[in-house]
Amino acid sequence: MILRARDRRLALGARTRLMGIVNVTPDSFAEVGRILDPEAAVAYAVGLARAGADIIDVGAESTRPGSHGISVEEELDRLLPVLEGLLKAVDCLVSVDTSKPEVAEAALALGVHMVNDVTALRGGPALARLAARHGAALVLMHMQGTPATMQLEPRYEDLLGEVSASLREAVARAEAAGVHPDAIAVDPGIGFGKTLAHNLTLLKRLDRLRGLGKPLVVGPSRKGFLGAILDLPTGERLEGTLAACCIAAWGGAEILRVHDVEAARRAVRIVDAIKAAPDA
Ligand code: HH2
Repeated sequence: MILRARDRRLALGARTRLMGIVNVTPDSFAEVGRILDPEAAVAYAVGLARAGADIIDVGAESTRPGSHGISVEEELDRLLPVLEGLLKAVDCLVSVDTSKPEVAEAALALGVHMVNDVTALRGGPALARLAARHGAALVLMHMQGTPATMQLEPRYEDLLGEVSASLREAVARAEAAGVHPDAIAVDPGIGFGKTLAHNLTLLKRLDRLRGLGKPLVVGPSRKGFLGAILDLPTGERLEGTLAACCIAAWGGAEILRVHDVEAARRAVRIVDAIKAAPDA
């Protein structure tokens, strides 16, 4: 499997790929990777690339539970200087974490390789048309509700069936808008309208999303479900994150979205080695 992103092709499978998180926000849920100053954010992202990130995902709007979003202008003010600096400074793929077509358009004009949409095109086909026009990759993530309300009472009759059907529909919409089938990845959206039991089931049964035929992105990094189990704050969820990453990689995730790239790289190298080892 490959992921097409403009003129780049990311080979998937043999090596679990890592998407390093940079949040140019004052209010993202985790302190790690949260940097408002553009120069400091670029320097931090360069460090993630050196540590082995295959993709750097830059976001300027927190989607933590209870958040209400920011304006297009504010998102652009935060993002553009960082993207501009980053595209010159690193060789890995650069992704923009946004659901706003205006923001994606400006980021794509600068040359970003990928758009990471946590609403899976809920806002209509504009974002997909932009990705298609630039040949960029598109990540479609499942979310029940909106960040403002999603954790109030998440409910599913059939969690795996509903997440899978919703992603399948989003993929069809992206392809209808012209996005190349090899440029689309899907993500079950850990923590986005999910209870602890939902998150654990998704991680345990990732195989149920394989039928979508698209690369799987999974983002468990430092999230609340780890805190619920460990009773520890975001700053102390590294080991929990690595355990969840290893389970996800073992279960078939091709790309892991993480704050801690160096530690995740070491952990998933072991998973990749076990997967590749012939029976002795
Ligand atoms: N999680 C977050 C943001 N974007 N994108 C994908 N594809 N998958 C995820 O699981 C995902 C995502 C939330 O994490 P973070 O960016 O660290 O926090 P915040 O939204 O508070 O900035």
